[in-house]
Amino acid sequence: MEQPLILVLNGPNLNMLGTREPEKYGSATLDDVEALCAETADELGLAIDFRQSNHEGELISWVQECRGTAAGVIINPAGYSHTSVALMDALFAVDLPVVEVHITNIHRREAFRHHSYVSHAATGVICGLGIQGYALALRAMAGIVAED
Ligand code: CA2
Repeated sequence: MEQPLILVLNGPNLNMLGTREPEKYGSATLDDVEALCAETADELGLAIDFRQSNHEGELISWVQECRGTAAGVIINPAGYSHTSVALMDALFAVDLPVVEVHITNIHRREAFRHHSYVSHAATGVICGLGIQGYALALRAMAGIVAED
């Protein structure tokens, strides 16, 4: 049987992970996050399509295009979490389970990070657990897609 495909999206500036502000975001790079996701997905019998973009429209297009091919979306929308009604609308429209991940605990940070538009369209949200949040999101997603 074919493995369910999970789209794992990363928003702006996450390509700099591990190269700047390690005290905030840790020392793992985005390649390390991809390797963690690939290993976890393998263990769970899921396939992943792991992507990063600094462009809101590109993230939105990827969400739109995954309809019919993906079983779920895991997304760290980064700065767009707090600004993008358009990304939220795309996630609502695709009508798939969505797990939102943040490396940091956005509720312990500046007030403008406390609200995420994307959370309105998310099945669940994981924040503050570092890059392990991605692995936890995949575990949650495995349970969700098995129920569908
Ligand atoms: O905690 C998270 O995962 C965030 O989504 C990260 C975003 C931030 O805007 C959100 O409020 C919370 C920032 C991503 C920027 O990533 C960098 C990584 C290393 C160096 C500089 C930026």
